[in-house]
Amino acid sequence: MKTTLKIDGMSCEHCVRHVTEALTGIGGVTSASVNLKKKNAVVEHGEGVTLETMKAAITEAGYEVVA
Ligand SMILES: [Cu+2]
Repeated sequence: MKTTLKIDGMSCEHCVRHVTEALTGIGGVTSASVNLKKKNAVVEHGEGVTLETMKAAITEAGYEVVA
């Protein structure tokens, strides 16, 4: 499955890495492509990974999912 998340609060490559690590740290996520300019993340994941789980991981990392 592929989910695109809009993320607020990223300002540099460090943030991109932080968000990428938060997402790929979730069991069932196979890849996360985070784009600083577009302020989004395209996440490839299994069916067991919910939107809530991904939102929680990003929030915990210090960023905000806006859509
Ligand atoms: Cu940063």
